[in-house]
Amino acid sequence: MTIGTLVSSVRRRMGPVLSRRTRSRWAAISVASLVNVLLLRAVTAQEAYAHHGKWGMPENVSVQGAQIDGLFWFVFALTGVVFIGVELALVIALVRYRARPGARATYSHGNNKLEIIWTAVPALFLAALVLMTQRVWAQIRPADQFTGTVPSRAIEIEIVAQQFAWNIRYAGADGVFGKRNPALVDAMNPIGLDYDDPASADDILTINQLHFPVGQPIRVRLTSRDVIHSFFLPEFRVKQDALPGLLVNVAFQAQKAGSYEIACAELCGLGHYRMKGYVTVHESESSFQQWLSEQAAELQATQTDESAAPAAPEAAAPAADAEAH
Ligand SMILES: [Cu+2]
Repeated sequence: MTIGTLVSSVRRRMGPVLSRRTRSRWAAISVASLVNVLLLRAVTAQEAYAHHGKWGMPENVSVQGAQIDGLFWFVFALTGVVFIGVELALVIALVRYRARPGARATYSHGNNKLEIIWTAVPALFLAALVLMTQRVWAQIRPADQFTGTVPSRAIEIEIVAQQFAWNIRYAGADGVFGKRNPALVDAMNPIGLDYDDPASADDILTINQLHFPVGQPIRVRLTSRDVIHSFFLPEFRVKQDALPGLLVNVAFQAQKAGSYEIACAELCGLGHYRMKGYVTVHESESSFQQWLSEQAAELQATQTDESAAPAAPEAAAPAADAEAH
């Protein structure tokens, strides 16, 4: 029997099941979607490579990041094994039980034993993952996540997200954040700082510029003034939604000085793509303190200007849609 007669005999036998045209059309659609998915993955991987100079995740620079990465790779390996097993089973079932002349379908009304097994096994795996995650979570999340009390050794920074910028505030020399009042929010006062509160006077406000020293616990008081944003520090493995009306504490510690980025990881409007901030991790506490005092000096200079010619506190609270450079 030549190949030609074999092919035509197979075709003859498959013929009544699905027309050749329908079959090749389905095959083309399947191959196209597979290529599409692979291409998308390749583009994403290439983007990551272009951005970080390495494949996969960017370098981890936080003390907590290693635990997150450990969890990530464990879940990735576990789901990877399950994925390959499920796809193999699918392909085997497709080939083995494909429509053939003379093949008859068998009908099943369910199998309780099987259903209990394939519900219980994944449930056990998920429960184990929850316990593992919970352990890491408890270590890296401050116990006072919502209450706002802060251990004295953590450097506290307030971040008020807005469309489309990060308002970053330091408490200044007095170590106390001045009151905020949403009713005072306007283009000149992006976080609604209450200038009648004496604690407000020395508060240092930046847009999209987050500074802190290496090797010190950092506590960010995170909130939003408009919609939900997500505070994302990829290199620190920190990602937390910023929610209007709720102050959430985010704790982390840098183990490497350098420049990094803040991204908004929650689609928050038309300008979402440019809601980008900059992180500077100072190599020493003194270099950080020096930056802080430079900011304080700048603030004082603008305040002196204002008392000479009274005006709105522009420099302390720059225009809402200003972009950082
Ligand atoms: Cu945003």
